Amino acid sequence: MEDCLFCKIIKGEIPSTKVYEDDNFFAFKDIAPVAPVHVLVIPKKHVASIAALTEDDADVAGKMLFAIQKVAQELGLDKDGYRVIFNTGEKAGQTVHHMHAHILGGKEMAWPGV
Ligand code: DGP
Repeated sequence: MEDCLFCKIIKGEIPSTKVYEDDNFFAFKDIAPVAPVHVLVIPKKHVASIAALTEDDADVAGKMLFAIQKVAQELGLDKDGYRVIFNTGEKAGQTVHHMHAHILGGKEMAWPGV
């Protein structure tokens, strides 16, 4: 997608601090962290959000959880735990319309936090 911010980050047209990349996914530090560790995991395939997923995206959707698991492990978060958030749609606060998982960690977190 030509004018998608996260597609541009994947292509390196906009700089980011990369923490992980494989054939299907890219992970980088959030520009406005809300926790000591705040990383975004995005599929290289442009999908606007969970709400926009179709059956054609089944493979990428399934693999995304494993990419999140791997990134969290590599960041050393699996011992103490971490939170994964997919803001989906306007009222949920989604501002970038390329599906992304926020991985938050490195602090004690309250629940519910809405
Ligand atoms: P959301 O509100 O769920 O759509 O999250 C979008 C996140 O993307 C938000 O936490 C800030 C982050 N973000 C926006 N623009 C950039 C950017 O140019 N670089 C990086 N690293 N993060 C960005």
